[in-house]
Amino acid sequence: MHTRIAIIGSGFAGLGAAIRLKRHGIDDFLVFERASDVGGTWRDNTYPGCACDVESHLYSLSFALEPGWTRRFSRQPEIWAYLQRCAREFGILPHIRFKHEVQSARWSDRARRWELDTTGGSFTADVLVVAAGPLSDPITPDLPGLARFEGRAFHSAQWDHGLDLRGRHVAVIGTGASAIQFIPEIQKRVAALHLFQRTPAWVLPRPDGRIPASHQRLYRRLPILQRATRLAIYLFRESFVVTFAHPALMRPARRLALWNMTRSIADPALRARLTPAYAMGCKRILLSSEYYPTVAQSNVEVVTTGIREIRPHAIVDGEGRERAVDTIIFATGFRPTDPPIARAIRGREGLSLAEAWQGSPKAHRGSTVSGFPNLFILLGPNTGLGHNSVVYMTEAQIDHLLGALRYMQTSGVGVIEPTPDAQARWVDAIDRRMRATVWMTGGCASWYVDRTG
Ligand code: N01
Repeated sequence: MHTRIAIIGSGFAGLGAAIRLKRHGIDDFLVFERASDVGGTWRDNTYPGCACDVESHLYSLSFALEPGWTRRFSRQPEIWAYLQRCAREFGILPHIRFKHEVQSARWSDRARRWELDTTGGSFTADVLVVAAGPLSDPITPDLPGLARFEGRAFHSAQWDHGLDLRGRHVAVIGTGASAIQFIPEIQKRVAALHLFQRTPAWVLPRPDGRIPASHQRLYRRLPILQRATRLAIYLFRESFVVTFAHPALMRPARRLALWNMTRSIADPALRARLTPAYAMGCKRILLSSEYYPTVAQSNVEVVTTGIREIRPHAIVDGEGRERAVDTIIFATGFRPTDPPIARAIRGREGLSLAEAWQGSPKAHRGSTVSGFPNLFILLGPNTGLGHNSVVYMTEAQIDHLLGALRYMQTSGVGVIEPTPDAQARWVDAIDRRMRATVWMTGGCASWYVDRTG
């Protein structure tokens, strides 16, 4: 079956692209989704406390504002329901092929189209939009002895809701954005909580709260008020970009993070273990007002000596000390710089994206890749940010896609891609502008940078 445009993924980016295509009068597109519902990372991550750390008025599609958000920082069920509603109300569902995982996509120079093999059959498309998401494939470290562990073990993105955590001895591996959200939720239920922290995070307070029903009514009646709120949030957040570019300006935020810790944790040794040794912003800055008070509880321990091995009923730390555990929760993140989909997509020369990138993803405007005609990546390289809404970034890339489609149509061009030179110039310019930023100078490893920096 042939379609003009094939979109991979039905999370924020894929749905956003599909809706914008439809609003532009383009109906000839299909969305391939490996799961049986829309929502991407907001469908998959159901761990307790899962929420967005960007305000919902901004972390939503600009053309589908939701006046009824009940919290400033919405929880996962509300965000997922929003995406399901968008898919339904904008008429996207008939375009979605659920349970169709794209296993390979090859560009055919002869046919001048993409040839897709999915778990639901084969398709061809003129244009391929990759909206598979940088946070869709969880990563679990291959720790020595893990296969012999006799308790329950799962990743935070694949939460085991059938397991009652009451009275259990739990190890959490990783202390990033996901961990600090579910740790306060589970601490009261478990008997013991051992947090295996490799690198501490900078954690700012999260000014969360309910949005009163009166505000929701007002937003419904006067949408311009919601637009103004959204703009104010955007501008406030965007003003912080200067602190990422000039790390010395992070000092006030750093003081706030240290205050966030010291107001809840009296023990200086514990504070020392929780204080990052790298510049703030180098890794993603986290937001939580509950994390530090939770870590200070008597059934919680922060282990910073690493993991030597897993035994059937225990974890042995780097110093040889054994802790009895019956549950391991991996909060060890995803594969943003090495996405599996990059191995499935093959361009003009038969090379896969992963082979072309060699571990260092590159694209013109974070979207298009030389040698990969009519391919558009949403949330591609250099589009992840640390201060603002990634949904906003996605929409900018969707604009770019629509501009390219318009150009192809009006000029009769059938195939479009950046020249190697244009791509190299773009990437060099980005690299130059990144050089002084906290991601490059902050002294940490993070998923904002790949192995080449
Ligand atoms: O994953 P992470 P996440 N042994 O990669 C540690 C987004 N998100 O699932 O820092 C021991 O941030 C690792 O340690 P280190 C958000 O963009 C958004 O928490 O590498 N530890 C780290 O502590 C976020 O950035 C929201 O030294 C190991 C942790 O595991 C992204 O999702 C909410 C290890 C991984 O942290 C991913 O978050 C939640 C090992 N072998 C998440 N390997 C929003 O609100 C890794 N670690 C929008």
